[in-house]
Amino acid sequence: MVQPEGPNPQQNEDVAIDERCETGRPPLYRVFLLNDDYTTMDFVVLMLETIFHKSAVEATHIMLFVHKQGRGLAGVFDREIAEAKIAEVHEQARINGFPLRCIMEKE
Ligand code: TYC
Repeated sequence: MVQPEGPNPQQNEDVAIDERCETGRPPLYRVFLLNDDYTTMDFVVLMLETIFHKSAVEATHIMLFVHKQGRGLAGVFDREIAEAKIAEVHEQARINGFPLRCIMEKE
């Protein structure tokens, strides 16, 4: 008998239902940079270029958007990748004495 695709709680009792979207694929997470008054614009652009692989032009656009609007999208990733990128930004910010923060939200 052919089984329907997609989440089936009765067959997957050990799988966390809230970790699955309608497609059955693992969820993606949006990573946002948050504005603050102390991190330099150059440092934010550097983080976007080196950790999020943005071009200089795109990184500058995102940085200015965050500066004006309060937060902006740096990228969309699997949970483990999003967590690693946020940890890297926070570590670089700490080393350089900046309060720059990132957050992630499930799509
Ligand atoms: N607001 C900062 C300044 O005026 C620049 C900045 C932009 C800081 C984006 C954080 O995520 C940020 N120096």
